[in-house]
Amino acid sequence: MLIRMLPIVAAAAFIAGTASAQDMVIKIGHVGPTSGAIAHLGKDNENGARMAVDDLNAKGVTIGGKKVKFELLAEDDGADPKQGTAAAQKLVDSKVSGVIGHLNSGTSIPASKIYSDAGIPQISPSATNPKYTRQGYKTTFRVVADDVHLGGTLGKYAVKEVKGKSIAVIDDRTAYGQGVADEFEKGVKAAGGKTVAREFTNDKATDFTAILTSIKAKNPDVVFFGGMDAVAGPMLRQMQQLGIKAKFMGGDGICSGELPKLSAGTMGDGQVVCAEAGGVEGEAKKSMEDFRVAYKKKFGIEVQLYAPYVYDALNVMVASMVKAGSSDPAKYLPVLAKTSGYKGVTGTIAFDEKGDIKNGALTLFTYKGGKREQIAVVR
Ligand code: ABU
Repeated sequence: MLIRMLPIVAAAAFIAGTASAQDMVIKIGHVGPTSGAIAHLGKDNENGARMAVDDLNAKGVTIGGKKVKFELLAEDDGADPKQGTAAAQKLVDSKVSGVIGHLNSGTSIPASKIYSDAGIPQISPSATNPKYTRQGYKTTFRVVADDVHLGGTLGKYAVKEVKGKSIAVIDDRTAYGQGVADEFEKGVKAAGGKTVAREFTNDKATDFTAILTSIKAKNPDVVFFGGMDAVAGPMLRQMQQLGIKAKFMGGDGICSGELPKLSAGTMGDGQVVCAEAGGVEGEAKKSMEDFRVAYKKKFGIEVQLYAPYVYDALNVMVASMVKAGSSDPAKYLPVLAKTSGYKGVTGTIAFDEKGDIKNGALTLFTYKGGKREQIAVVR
């Protein structure tokens, strides 16, 4: 009876787009904060991973002569380092072949030891703290530029292009926020500029009256914030309430589609300058645009920030499995490390000896009429 039923079960599974009886299932983990203040960013990342898995399964992939199906194991780390390591251990125990994530530097860095110990490749699509790829682990990769590039470029931009004469800096004391703010300060100094204040808050704060009042007394023309959009939004609102008219700058963490809403519409046109840690120019712009259209069609919402980078990260991982003829991490990891000239929706991906993207781009944005508007792509 069981033997007679099998073809029907296999056919039903095929029609539903799930694994057939012959397909080998490969588990890929994804981790990001799908709960908490930046859940909109975590869900954006997870959507990017889901879209990649769905597209690969629809297309059909063969690895080592066997048809395979991919299964996404999505975990929520709440942007919390402890929850991040628990999620990492859960994925290792579930025997995933690779992990895309985490979203935050503060979770990606501690989790990277767990993946390294298990020999499981990890590609972060958004963690920008340089330490992530500088720990000597062979398993850590990222497909975006790091904070040295990001913060340094924004620091120089603040002096040379925004013409900031007195610059105030705030950070949220996270691995990302503090790091990018430090690099921003170095960039300001290198360009001959001056910082007049350095304040800090935390990634859960909602009231910035004390630090903004202290900053207002220094009369800055630029305020840089190292942190995420969920904190930057209310900060912008309170800057307006206190009559601080300075330009507001930040890294990729604030550079989301959600920022205008989070600031309750208080940001002025052109007041905010931020940078995504990636970007495309010329002919490559079409593939990014096509991705955004396909994403909107699939999920009914716009890309927030890093979904295209997640999509590429997962596809790069699978491309190396195909090339290696195996989803066994020990076999495909050396192939992944040699990735070069991979054409993704976010541009061409090649990894250096640390696992960082080579020649990473940055895209500078401002906001006008509540919409993100591109200023320039720089390398
Ligand atoms: N790169 C900004 C957001 C993620 C992080 O690095 O923490």
